Amino acid sequence: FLPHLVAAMVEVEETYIMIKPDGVQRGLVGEIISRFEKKGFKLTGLKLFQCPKELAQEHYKDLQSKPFFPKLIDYITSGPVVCMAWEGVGVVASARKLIGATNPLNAEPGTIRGDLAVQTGRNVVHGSDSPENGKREIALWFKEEELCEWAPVQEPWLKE
Ligand code: IDP
Ligand code: MG
Repeated sequence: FLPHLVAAMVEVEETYIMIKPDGVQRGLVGEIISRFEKKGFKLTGLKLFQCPKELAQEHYKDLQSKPFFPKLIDYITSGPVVCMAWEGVGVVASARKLIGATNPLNAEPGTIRGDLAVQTGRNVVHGSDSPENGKREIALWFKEEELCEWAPVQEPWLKE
């Protein structure tokens, strides 16, 4: 491998984005997917899924000591979620910016939570907080065969 190719490869990240049950119930699936699509990231996995309690607990295991943990698990398992894997240079931090602050009242207008939600406990979408967690969460929510490696035709128009 040439060094510049290696450098370009390591910048590509993956993030796990999930539309929570309130986003699905409120008919926001298209709107939310659209924001990541229009930005120019690459979708590599997508499914509607009724999450079992054990998976929700594993996904949010870092928060298990929090007082709101039981309600969080009830919320995430209260109906189907939309699971997505997105790929791109800097996708983890950029997706967090598109999503906005955890408390939708503090989220900037123009962000998903800033535009579409009012409460932390109903904040419509999840996004991984680090490249490591992106990998961990995608492996947790998707089987290998559910993920697609593909080359979008728009790529030369997004990257010089
Ligand atoms: P994040 O989703 O912005 O990364 P985290 O702190 O990782 O925020 O919390 C995960 C999720 O737990 C939040 O998106 C929200 O649904 C829920 N949550 C966090 N803090 C509270 C709270 O104080 N009350 C109720 N739910 C909370
Ligand atoms: Mg988080």
